[in-house]
This record gives sequence, structure tokens and C-alpha cells, in this order.
Amino acid sequence: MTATHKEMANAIRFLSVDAVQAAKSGHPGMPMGMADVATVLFTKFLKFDPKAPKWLDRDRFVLSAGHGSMLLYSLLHLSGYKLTIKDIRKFRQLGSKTAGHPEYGHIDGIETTTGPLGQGIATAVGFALAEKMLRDRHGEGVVDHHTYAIAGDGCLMEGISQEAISMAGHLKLNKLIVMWDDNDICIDGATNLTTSDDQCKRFEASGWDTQSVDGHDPVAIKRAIAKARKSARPSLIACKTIIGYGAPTKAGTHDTHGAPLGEAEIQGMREGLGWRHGPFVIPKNILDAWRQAGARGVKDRLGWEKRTAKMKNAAAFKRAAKGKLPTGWENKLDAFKAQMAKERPKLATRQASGKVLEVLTAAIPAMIGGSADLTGSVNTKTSSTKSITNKDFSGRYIHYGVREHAMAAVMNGLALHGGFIPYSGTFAVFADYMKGAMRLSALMRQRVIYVLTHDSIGLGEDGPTHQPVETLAMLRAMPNFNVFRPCDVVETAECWQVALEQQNTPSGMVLTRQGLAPQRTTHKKTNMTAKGAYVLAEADGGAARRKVTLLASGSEVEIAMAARDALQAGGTPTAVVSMPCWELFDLQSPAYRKKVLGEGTVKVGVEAAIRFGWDKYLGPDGGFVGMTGFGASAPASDLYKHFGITAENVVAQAKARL
Ligand SMILES: Cc1ncc(C[n+]2csc(CCOP(=O)(O)OP(=O)(O)O)c2C)c(N)n1
Ligand SMILES: [Mg+2]
Repeated sequence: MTATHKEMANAIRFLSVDAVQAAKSGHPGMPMGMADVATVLFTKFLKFDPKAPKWLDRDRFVLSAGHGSMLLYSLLHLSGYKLTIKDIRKFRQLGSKTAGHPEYGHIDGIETTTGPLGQGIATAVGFALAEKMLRDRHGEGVVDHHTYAIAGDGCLMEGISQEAISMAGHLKLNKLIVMWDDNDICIDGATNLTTSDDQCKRFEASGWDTQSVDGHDPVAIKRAIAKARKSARPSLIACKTIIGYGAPTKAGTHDTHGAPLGEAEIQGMREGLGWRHGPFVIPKNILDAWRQAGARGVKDRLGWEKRTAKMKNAAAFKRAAKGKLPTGWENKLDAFKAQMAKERPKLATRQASGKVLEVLTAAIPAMIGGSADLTGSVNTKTSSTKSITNKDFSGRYIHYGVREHAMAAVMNGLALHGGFIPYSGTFAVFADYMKGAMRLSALMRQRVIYVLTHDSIGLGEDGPTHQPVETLAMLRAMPNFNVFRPCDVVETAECWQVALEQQNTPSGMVLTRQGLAPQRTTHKKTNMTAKGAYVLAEADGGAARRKVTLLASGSEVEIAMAARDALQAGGTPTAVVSMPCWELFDLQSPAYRKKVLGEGTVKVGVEAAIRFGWDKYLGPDGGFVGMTGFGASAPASDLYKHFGITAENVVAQAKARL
């Protein structure tokens, strides 16, 4: 018994409409429209093995139009992944595997979370780039796969798509194939309400190949994908489809986009498409045909496993693919810390970070650096990280261009693909431009490291457009995101160490433009930053005599230390607590936190940013020296005086509370 293409595609359509109907919410239109395209892709081209879903050389499939999640869940169930009809019946329910938008890590076969439109297509560029880089390093016998993405009108309207398309075209990522659900419909109605873009011309202008096909003609779709796979450039296939295909009265309208079709419409659809099976019933011949298609990849996968077992550096390759760090790198970092504690250089933490990266990138080949056109300012390029160009992918440094948002999404793709640890830099204030993708790094639990320099008014003359004041608070508010703000070169090294060791948490390295005095001048093997905050200088006479606790991060630790000197000269035992990472500190035991914060002492926080968030350490009675509005354009030292971020003010705030 075999099944026809139409039957196989209709299986997707009915699973989708019935699941949305059962959940009383969801998006049936897109899966109904793209069922034919997806069926051709999954049964004729996609290289995968549901029995080994993490197989490194599988093709990657990214559903950029994430609202069409039932398309993906249907495909995964039908082709044999661990996703049952029971799971599909629980679509969109608490604790189910089938969330409203596909969430990374819940089930195998989901390569990325794509709820926010446009993220998927940009992340797919990262996947394709990772593949190209790995292929260059290990050869086609080890790495040779495609990245396919389905994107909707909405994805292509989002600004991030332009950054991503431009980057992929420039890099000639020819194994990237984007299938555009060209259905002329968005939520508000027809797309001609809002756009007159010629999408094919737009992609062509960025160096892509494009084709247009009838998205309901399996032969044409097959031909187009086969052709795209031979292209020397990335490919766009515009698939002209009817949203809600098969719905008797609603097909082709925005009514099918994001609401259940209703019982009567679904009944009419069953009759129209000749589907005589009840909800969630897939006849054996159709399921068998799907499972056969799902088993196509087994042979390929077994062959790959044999080949890679024989690689001469097989163990190191597998370690890196799993995101494990090579052995011995911590010793090199420790030697660096020891040397810095002895040499005591006065460095901006961005420079300190550059020095640390010099050590780390030499020891950890999986690290891939980059910057959004600020290489000289963010110090992310090292002697180990040669530039990647569209002719040579053997390098380890990506020039992202002035494309911060795509940079973050591409880093997500590199991390999700496996084999690489991406880090890259821009000015801290432009975290706003990357936030959408940074949030996904956190939600998807990916080790992506954001180097965020020029972190306060301390950057000086460029002025308030460049001076973050609320960025730290914004980043600290994000769950599963570690915000590091080191005070000197030794702390910077420690921050990097923690960031690399946290395999499931992204990090922000918030770094200064201006030089900072060394604070950690005796070498300690222990990573003090790993505790998030620690007593940098205890009060004279010991903790029991402490009257004042000054809490600071980054560049303001220096100010706190000067204030401590003044307070102690006046007879007030004062401690300084360095707080390079609040998130890690909050994880420590209550006893440790109490000890560090100095229960019952006067507390004053100092940070060249807004107070938002500090109250949890300072309490309502604590003092704070920082910013209350935007900065200004002037030399840094003038600005610190102008805004009152001075040791004198810290002393005054403490004294007022004694
Ligand atoms: C960044 C972002 N903005 C808005 C939304 C809400 N949203 C979800 S789908 C959609 C319309 C998408 O239209 P299209 O991509 O054409 O999908 P179709 O209706 O064709 O399925 C919108 C605005 C979103 N998910 N992400
Ligand atoms: Mg659309």
C-alpha cells in the first residue's frame, strides 16, 4: 500500500486544523498552505534520522514562520520523531511538548525557537555559516548538509531579515535554501495593505538565486529544490500558496491565519479534500509512507558514523561538537591571572578582555569571534582569529558589518548548530538593537557571549546617544542571562572563565572604554567572580567592626575604594564589595550573601547607571550614587564630576546614614 503526495500533505492539514480546533486557539492557515512544500521537502530532500535527532550532519530545518507550529509538529509526528498523537492532542496546553510556538529543547527535531518573526531566517544564516565553517575544517565526508527555512511574509517584512539576507548573500552561503510562503496574506489582511516589495528582486540584489513556483504543485516544488541545491549562492524559492488551502469558504483569507476554522468549515474541508478519517486519525498507508520517508536517512547516518569514527581527531571533534571545552585551558587562564596580578597594568576592561581573548582563543579552537564593525573598539579580534571571508571560511573571526540584530541571531545559529562558541562585540548601548535575539539566546539556553563595551558615561565625548544608563537594568531583568561587569583585568579573566563554563546561559561582558586601576593585586587561584560578588576589601579591624558596606561594579569599584580610604581615615570601618555579576551572587547561600552584604551596616551602591534593581541589595534606606537621566557629551572625568559620581559623594551618602 502506498500513499499519494496529496494524501501525505492532507495528513498535515488535518492534524493541524484538528489540533487548533481542539486547543481552541492556534494558526491553521499556514500549515494548510505550506503542507505541499513541506511534504516534498521532508520526503524527498531533507536529510534526517528521527532515531538520531542530534546527528551532527543532519540537514537543519528552521520554521521561521513559527506561528505555523502545527506544520512542524505534524511533520515530526508523521516522520517518526518521538512526538505522539497524544502530544498533538495537547497542543498549546500547560506542560505539553507542543507549545504554541515551537520552543527549543522541548522535543527533538526543533532546531530553534522562532516565535518572533524574522529571527528564524537570521538564525538559519548562522546554521548555514556553521556548516560551511565546519565543512571547511573537516571536509565533506564529515560535514555536508543543507539548511532549509520556511519564512512567511511577516519574516520578510522584519528588518532583521534584511541584515540576514545581506549577510548570507555576501558570504555566498549556497547551502541555505529559504522557502517563502508567498500567500499575500498577513494578520490585518492582504499584504498589499503594507508592502509593494518585489521580494525576488530584493533577494537578487543581495546575491541570492531566486525561483518562483506554484506551492501546491509537488513536481514544480521538487524541481525548484533540486535546482536550488546546485546553486553557488543562497536560494529563495517563492512558493505561491493559498493560506488555509482546502477550507471551503475561508481559504485565501486572513480568517485562517490565527483562529480555529470552526466545526462546519472543517467538515466542509473533509468533504472537499475527500478525507474520510476522524480527527487525529491517520490511515495506516499514509502513516507508513511517512515513516518510510522518515527512515530514508538511516543509511546516511550510519555511514557518517563509520566515517567519523575513523577520523584521526575523532575524539576532539566529538567533544567540540558537543560543546565541551578542551582540556587544560583553565591553566592557561590561571597563569594569565597570576601574571596580571603581578604586573598590575592599568587597562580599560575592553582592553583587558582583548588580552584574555588572546589567551582563550589560542586554547579553545571552537571560539568564533566577531564584531558589528567595531573590531578596533571592542577588542574581539586576536592573533588566533583570522578573518572569515566569502572565499575562505577557515578563519575564526566574523565581520558582521553594521548588523547587530543579525549578528546576535547568527550567533544563536552558530551555537545551536553545534561545534562553535560564538562571541562578538558592539557598544553596550546597542544591546537594544540586538535584544530580540539576545532574549532568544537566554530562552533557548545557548552559550552566546556578547561583548558590550563603552558601558557608561565613562566613554566620554561621544555623548548620551552612546552612553548606556538603563542597559544594565534591562539586561539584568532578563532571565537566564548573566551580566558581567568586571572592575579590572583579573576580574575580566574570571568573568570570561565563568561565561565559557556556563553551557546553558548566554553572557554579556559589559566593559569600559576608559582605563581602570588594578584592584586584584594578589593572585588567587579561586575564581572570585564565580560567586557573583565578594568582599574585595574588608573593613579595617575585620568584618565584625564593619560599619559601612560600599557595593560597586566595574569602573565604580575604583571610586568605592577611594571612598573607603576616606571613610576609614575618618574612623569608619568600611568594606568594598565588588559585584561583577548579580545573577551569580543571587544563587549563593543566604549565609554567604548576608556576610558579603554586611547585615546591619550602612549600604551605599555606586554604579554609573540608573538605580533600578539596586534596591534589593541596598534596601529602602541604602544610598546610591549613579545616574538619574541620560548622560552628556564631554571628557569622562568631567562627566563623573558633573553627575556627581565621585568618592566624595559616596562618603557623604554613607555619613548621612551613620
Ligand atoms: C516580531 C513579531 N511581530 C509580530 C508577531 C505577531 N504575528 C504573528 S504571525 C503575524 C503575521 C504574519 O504574517 P505571515 O508571515 O504572512 O503569516 P501568514 O499569515 O501568511 O501565516 C504576526 C504579525 C510576531 N510573532 N513576531
Ligand atoms: Mg502570509
